[in-house]
Amino acid sequence: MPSKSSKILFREASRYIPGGVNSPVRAFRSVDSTPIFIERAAGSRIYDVEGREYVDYVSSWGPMILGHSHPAVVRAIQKAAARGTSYGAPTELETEMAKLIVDAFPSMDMVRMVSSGTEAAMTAIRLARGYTGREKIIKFEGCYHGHADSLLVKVGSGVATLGIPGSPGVPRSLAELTITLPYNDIEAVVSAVEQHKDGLACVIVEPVAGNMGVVPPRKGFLETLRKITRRHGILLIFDEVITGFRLTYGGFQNISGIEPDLTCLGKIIGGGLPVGAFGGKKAIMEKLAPSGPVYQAGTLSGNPVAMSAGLATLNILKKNAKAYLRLDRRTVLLCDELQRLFDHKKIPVRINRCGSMFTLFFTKDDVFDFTSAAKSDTSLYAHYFRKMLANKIYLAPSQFEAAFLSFAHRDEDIEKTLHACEKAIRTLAKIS
Ligand code: KE4
Repeated sequence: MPSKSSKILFREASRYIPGGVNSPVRAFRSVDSTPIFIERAAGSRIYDVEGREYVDYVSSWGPMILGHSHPAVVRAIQKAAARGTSYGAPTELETEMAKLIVDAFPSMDMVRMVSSGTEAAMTAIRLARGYTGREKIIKFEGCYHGHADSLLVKVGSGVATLGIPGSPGVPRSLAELTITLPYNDIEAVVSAVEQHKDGLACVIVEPVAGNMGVVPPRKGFLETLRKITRRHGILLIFDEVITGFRLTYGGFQNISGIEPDLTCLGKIIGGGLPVGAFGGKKAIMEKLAPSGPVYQAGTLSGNPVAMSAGLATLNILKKNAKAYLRLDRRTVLLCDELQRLFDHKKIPVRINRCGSMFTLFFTKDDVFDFTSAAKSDTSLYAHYFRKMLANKIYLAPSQFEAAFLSFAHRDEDIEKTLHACEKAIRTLAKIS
């Protein structure tokens, strides 16, 4: 019996699941297409239900830095599952994970495991509010920290992709406590903190933004955030859900030397299973229940199977910390060659990269915040996406997302990608 086509599966899914997907960006709406349904994945490749093989740059939105179905990770999951999938009671695995994370992040004394990046960011905000006794927060336009109410204000990722300003359902009284500033805008930060300082609990930021497409911090931006928040007793939260263990064995904070008060993690630390975490200094973290009054809980927090997948992943990364350099070099090579191909055809694109995460923006100008990112030609991006997909290269179905290389990507994957890009550009040249 031939397997059902993606189109038929999408039609069926749409009958039972809103928009046919369990996360909006997967619906391919912003690239004027319908999603391919996945059968399996291995290494740098992903396979749809019709047997087509693609070079994968979505990487499950970041977690699959080792590549898909890494044997050691699969074995760890199988072994853990055979001992039971969830106990709702503490295991040594959670202490091992906490120790590994604390050892990798000098800014952390303690860490709490949760089941998603959203939970991590949502709880870090609550902890900051509980610790400081203040209510207002600052976030940055185009940054995405998950879908908790306080954070769904002028966000990136799926919200920017769908072009919706924020989200209905977020009470005005709550949204009013969230001050949103342009990313990389030091003056805006200084004036907002001056205006709100006594009411500000925290500033939350993606130290390298990934959710408006990749936008690295400009010199002085994070330094200013650290100085001005410390001066006024405001907590600085680095949302390293994407950048955690992506750019180095640790976070962007290990590279920049700028230590936040709290850090959010997710994606890679779960090795592809549902995991999030947040951590910081003991004085702050011990305010969390049951040691303190700030409440947070989770049925599957620290789940043994998810911990096993995450530990297998992090232990491989720890043993191969130097491999990050090779991964970055391969990403630089790919980005330089992509830029050369577009320049040759005189199609203006900007490629922002940090480590092994990058975004190709269809714009001639520098992209340094959401306003400049939003100037990209998203219909050209959609056309490029569809042509690359037709040539078996699976990119993020949105201009406002990051592409990721994994340790499983080989020279052959890069060659296939550049060849597909050459073919895609020929059709782009006609419409751009
Ligand atoms: P989750 O709740 O999706 O695990 O994590 C939320 C989150 C928090 N912080 C950052 C910096 C994030 O990038 C995310 C989630 N990232 C998006 C893609 N950029 C997840 C993909 C999706 O929403 O389907």
